[in-house]
Amino acid sequence: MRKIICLVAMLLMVSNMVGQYVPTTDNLQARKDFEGFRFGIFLHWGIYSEFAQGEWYLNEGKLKQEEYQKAASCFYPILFDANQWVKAIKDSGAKYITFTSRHHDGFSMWKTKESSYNIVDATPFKRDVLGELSKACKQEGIRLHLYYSLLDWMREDYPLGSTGHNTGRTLKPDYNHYFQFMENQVRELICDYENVEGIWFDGYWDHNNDKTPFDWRMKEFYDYIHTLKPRCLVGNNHHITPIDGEDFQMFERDLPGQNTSGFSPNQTVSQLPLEMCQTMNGMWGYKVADQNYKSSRELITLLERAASKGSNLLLNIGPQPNGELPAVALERLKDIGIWMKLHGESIYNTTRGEEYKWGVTTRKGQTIYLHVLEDTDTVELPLTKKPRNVSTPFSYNKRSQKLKITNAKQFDIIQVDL
Ligand code: FHN
Repeated sequence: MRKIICLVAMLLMVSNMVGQYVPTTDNLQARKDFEGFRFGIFLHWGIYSEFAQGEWYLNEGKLKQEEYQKAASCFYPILFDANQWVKAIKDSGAKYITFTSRHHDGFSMWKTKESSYNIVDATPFKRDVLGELSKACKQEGIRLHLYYSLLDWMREDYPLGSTGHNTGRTLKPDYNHYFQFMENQVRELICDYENVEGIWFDGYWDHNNDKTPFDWRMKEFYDYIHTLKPRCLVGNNHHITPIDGEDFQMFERDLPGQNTSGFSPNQTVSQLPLEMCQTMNGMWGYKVADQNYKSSRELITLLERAASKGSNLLLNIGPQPNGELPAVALERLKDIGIWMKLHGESIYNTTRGEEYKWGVTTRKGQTIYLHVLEDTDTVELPLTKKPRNVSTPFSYNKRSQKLKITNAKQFDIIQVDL
């Protein structure tokens, strides 16, 4: 065992020396498992849920940090039950959770030694929410990833970027100090919570407009994480093509390769496992007035489209300040779960497919799944050979090399065995 550890450490040192990240076998396996999951739930939860205006409320300039921080002194989510959350999420067919350990407001949702501005030391609730969630995930076999904000609207050592200008904090920028703080915190997250298997960085874009390019020292950070826990998957929502050291690539509010959100005009799709994140309503954190939820059918279609692009869907829920998941979100989870029980085969562990005018395909070995997304009864699929079996009546034209189905219905899943 010691020999293996030494070998891994040496490999990591060598890879650092030549500057190129070499993922370990464990890491490659973790990526493969992650890719197979295809569906995860994003949870944006923090003291901001009390204002019920979304997670960017502090940035709006309506109140200063002293006032904002008072939300911690009365944060008491009496109905929080990690087991209930995880159960509802598991029943939806999701295989992993990405939880906001610390968002841009700098509040830590675990008992960190690095700052007293945390869920245990600064609230009357005094419970380690992350610890409870981690335990529940472990029990239910749900994988746990953590969101971690690189930018901070509260700390004076964080060098001011393009956001968080009106929070009233004093500025004593010292990135070395702040970087050390982040490293220490992330070490706690991945070492003290044994089943944390991924870190989801965000906020990198805060320094996109600096006159002198800002050096986040990301590669150094990634190497640090991989030295501590080589299998830990690292991703960064920087909206650019992956940087060396990352294990998966993410897309915000967009399918890989699209840029409808405008976030990622220059982001090319890499060979890494892919993940797109999207909100169920409009906002990430709880916003009471935002009841504009996407329908269950829209969300399922998104999941099918994401899988067809070879991507996971990380679907967001903003838990309420009382600790419950909103009722509408629970309904959506339930509906998706019913669908996944019937059709999960066409989503989990599939590889990317193609897009046609009637819908999309996903693939698993010699099986192609046709996801009919448009209102049509005719589905045509180019195929070089007549398939062995199709789950519905079909014809095959040798000359045009096309499979034709004429009795399809919108939202059908048709299985084609080659
Ligand atoms: O500013 C954050 C936002 O609050 C949310 O966390 C999303 C999730 O992708 N990421 C940032 C915006 O890019």
